Amino acid sequence: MQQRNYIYIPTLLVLLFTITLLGCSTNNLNSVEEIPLNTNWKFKKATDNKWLPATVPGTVHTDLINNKLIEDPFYRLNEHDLQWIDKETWEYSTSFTIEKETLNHENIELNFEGIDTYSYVYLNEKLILTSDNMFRAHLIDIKSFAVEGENILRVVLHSPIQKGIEKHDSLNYKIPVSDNDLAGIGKVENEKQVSIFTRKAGYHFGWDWGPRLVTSGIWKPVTLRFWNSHKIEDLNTQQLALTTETATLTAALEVQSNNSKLAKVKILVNNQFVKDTTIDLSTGKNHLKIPFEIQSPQRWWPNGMGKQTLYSIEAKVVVGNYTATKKQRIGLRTIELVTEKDSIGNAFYFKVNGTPVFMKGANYIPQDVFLTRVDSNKYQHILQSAKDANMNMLRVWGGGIYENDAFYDKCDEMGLLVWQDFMFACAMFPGDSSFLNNVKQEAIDNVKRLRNHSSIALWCGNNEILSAWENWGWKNKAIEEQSEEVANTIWKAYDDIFHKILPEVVQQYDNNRAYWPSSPGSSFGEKESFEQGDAHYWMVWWGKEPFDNYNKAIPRFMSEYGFQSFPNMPTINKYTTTDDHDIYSEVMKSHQRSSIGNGTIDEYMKRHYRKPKAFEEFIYTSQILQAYGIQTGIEAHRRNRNRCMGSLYWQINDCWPVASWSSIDYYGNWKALHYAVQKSFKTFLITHDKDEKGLNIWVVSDTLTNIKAQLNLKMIDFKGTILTQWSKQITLKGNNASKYLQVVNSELPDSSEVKNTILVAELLLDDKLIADNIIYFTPFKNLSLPKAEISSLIKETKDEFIITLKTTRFAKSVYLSDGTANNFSTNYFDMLPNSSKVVRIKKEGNLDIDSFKRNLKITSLSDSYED
Ligand code: BMA
Repeated sequence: MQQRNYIYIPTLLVLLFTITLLGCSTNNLNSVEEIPLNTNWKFKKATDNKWLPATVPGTVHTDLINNKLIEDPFYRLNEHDLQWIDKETWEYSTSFTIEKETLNHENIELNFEGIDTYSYVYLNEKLILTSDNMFRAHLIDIKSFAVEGENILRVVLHSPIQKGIEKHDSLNYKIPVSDNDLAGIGKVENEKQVSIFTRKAGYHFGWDWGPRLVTSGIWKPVTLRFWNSHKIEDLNTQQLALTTETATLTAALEVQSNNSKLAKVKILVNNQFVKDTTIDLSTGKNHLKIPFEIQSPQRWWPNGMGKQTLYSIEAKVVVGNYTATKKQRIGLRTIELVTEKDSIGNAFYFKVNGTPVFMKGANYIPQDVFLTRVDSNKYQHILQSAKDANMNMLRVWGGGIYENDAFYDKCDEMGLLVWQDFMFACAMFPGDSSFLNNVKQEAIDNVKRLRNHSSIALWCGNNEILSAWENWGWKNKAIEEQSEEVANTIWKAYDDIFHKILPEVVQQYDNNRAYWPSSPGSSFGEKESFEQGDAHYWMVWWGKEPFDNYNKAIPRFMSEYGFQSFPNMPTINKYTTTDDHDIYSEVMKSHQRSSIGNGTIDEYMKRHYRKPKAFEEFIYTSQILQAYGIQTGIEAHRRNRNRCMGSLYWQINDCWPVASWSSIDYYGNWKALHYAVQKSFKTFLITHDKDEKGLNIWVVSDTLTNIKAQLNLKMIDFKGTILTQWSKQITLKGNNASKYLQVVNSELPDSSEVKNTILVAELLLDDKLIADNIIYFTPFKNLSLPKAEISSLIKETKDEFIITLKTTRFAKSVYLSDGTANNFSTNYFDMLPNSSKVVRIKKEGNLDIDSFKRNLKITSLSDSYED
């Protein structure tokens, strides 16, 4: 027999009543009780008779996997055989019992936090909701539909593809959509791209790093809510002023009341009462504003700049015996997007707590195509990896989802600022009033849900739509192939959504934060430019330009740039057989969604590296190639911080196992890039550029104060012979990038020396190494690298294996692999001649030291190619 949902409210009430009798409190009954409806669910294809067990929250695809009705969609080419699922209608159902006492509550509601996407919801066979937007929440009054005893809830999910086709066919003009909507793989009739008609995560329809798996499902929790008297629907803590002495705040409350009455409103900060006031509630919705203060406020700082102090704010509204409560956490900080005119054009940077902050980070996509598989461990892993890589910002990109609360909670805790796109990417959209109203409600729901998170830095309208219209030729094509009038209609929808509806919602519901209409963009409706606004630079990769061009293409804020690599071998082994181990095999090509993908990696690899011995070495080299490219970009952006105040590479993570621009693969493995980013985003960075006189050594410091440090340089060969050296005491300027030393042309190696000479730069603070870098004078493929001879000593503690590596010769891109899913503390690093390095890794399960030693492989670049 299946488990049932029972409602235990009477027992709870008795317990609370007993507590009262014991004299703990006089206002003791919670006005609101909630019961999750997460058990007893079943599902079926609408046309089938047999119900099967289902999971809610969940998706159709994961339920089919769990019932062993389909194979793993990520394995080999399985994705292509599963395209029938999105053309069907699916039904979900559960039953739950409501006792008489519970039914007597004045109000009974059903709360759907998210349904993906076209739903018809029936309670006891009465239609209580129709929905068409996965990003919206639905609170339904079911007082008149709920019955004593068993209640049956049934959710019918219509095919997003069939609905999309209906909408597509009923429109008398064509809306431009990018090739990311993989209608071909989706086997949609006439390859119609229907994603834009449905308010559903864009990447479900495919992307240039994602599979085409258009699922449906009740993807967020469903709860039953019972309440008497009144409830707090929303609490928004607004910061009016912040000084070192005082934070002046307002708790803005939305209170729903069943009748007019006097209420006591209490505000608690970190569980201490700070305000107690009496207010008249009227029947219906009440908007209350309760001013309060926090003395000697501790500020919230981005990662790397200070602590992330969070205050718990609690509001209680008490009427008679009933208390309604709402709690949240906030950080106290100011944030501004500065776009004022300057000598270059218009600035584009963030000031946090009055200080300009260089944003170090990446673009974030949903961590799975099946969203309900992203649990708190996965959020923890990616966000901790961002923090550990010294990032202070992630961009939640517009083709995914407004992330779950857990994501932003962790960003608040870790000091990761969030550039939050609204969910629109790489397509124009319909402009009819029902679509626009849907967008408006979606924006209100999500701005209200997320505005209390101190991590959110900016609301951005969309990803690359303005660029597509203006620069990719969409506007002209619409005029040529359709008409000027059609082009105007398409643009009007854009203008309505991104220049009216969204900024108005932000202004009304989150007046403290900036709104930026499109990334990349200059300002309202203006094209991307390097003199103002943010930029996406894709001439490296898509334009096949050399990595070196990152040194020349310096915008005001780089919100996207990237280069691809393959995931690690253990990940590839999960979706391939050994027969597939060729980058041009069907399976490897299918797990690569960029139209120029594997060939482009190959092409750039030939520019920089020797031909790898075999497949495995090719995979490794692809990663160090990607790391080298993006490191070039990060260093260029940070060095040019007088002009450019942010570097967000594309992309930190994956949503399935694939070759992509990510620095962490689907299973959480750090690629070479992530280790490189960790180093390049450190508070202190040594970097260089060249001019006609020679080579300039720069140091970037993100610390706010000036410090005294020592800069050491030495030119060495691969055996460690010192050819020349320099040493200089410097006053390192805070929050700044400056040149501190120059190596003139005559001191640089000549053409016969470049293949075995490197320049090692080190920055020391009180004799402690705080930054280092190696400068090469020729492409890596020309280096005469010695065959590395690295010795290793392995020890263990309770939780870790500790590996001490030693080398007498120079070893480039040293790579440790042990076949487990854990990441080494550092990897893909260069080792100087006669140096040692300590690397740690968490033990997996109860792996013993001998097995670990057996599995551990240590290689380096010189092992990866034939001589
Ligand atoms: C940018 C992103 C994505 C895309 C990536 C790589 O344009 O906004 O749309 O996946 O580049 O092409």
